[in-house]
Amino acid sequence: MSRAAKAAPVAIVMGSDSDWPTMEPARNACERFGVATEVRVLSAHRTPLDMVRFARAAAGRGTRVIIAGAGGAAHLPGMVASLTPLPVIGVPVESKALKGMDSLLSIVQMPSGIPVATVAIGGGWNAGLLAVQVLASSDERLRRRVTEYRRELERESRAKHRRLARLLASGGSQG
Ligand code: RP5
Repeated sequence: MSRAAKAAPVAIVMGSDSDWPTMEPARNACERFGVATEVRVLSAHRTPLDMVRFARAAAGRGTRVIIAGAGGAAHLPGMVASLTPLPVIGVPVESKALKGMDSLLSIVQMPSGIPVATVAIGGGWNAGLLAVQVLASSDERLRRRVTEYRRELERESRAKHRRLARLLASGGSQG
């Protein structure tokens, strides 16, 4: 990217391409609201200098929110957060050995002064939504779209209630 080119408002970074199935929903959530993203593999352990360069430059390039996912000894979100004033949303990726508890605790237990907004293990979709909501806090049009999305969730949830109530009234079972 040239020096003058402006970055997408949301950067989605992850420790490995094996994290993509967890992180893709974050991009999908942003796309649903028409928010552009930049996606890249960036490892706190395998490419630490690339991580430093990216995080230091992000705000100046026009990035507004960073979503960072990693698994195991998941240092990427915290390290990126330590290098930028931008809000960082951490996504614990489910690991084989410890089912993502290692990732979760590595990401969530940040020292005072350097926050990472940590979502659930495998919470890529919510990470994307949260990034959209951060942008929506200063964007009236985006805020209206988030409000409409919440109404859709309400409608879906009430429809679920009606379906279950009908099933129970007919003496049926879902199992
Ligand atoms: C972490 O190690 C990555 O975030 C990934 O979750 C995990 C395994 O990486 P690969 O060995 O699949 O490249 O740094």
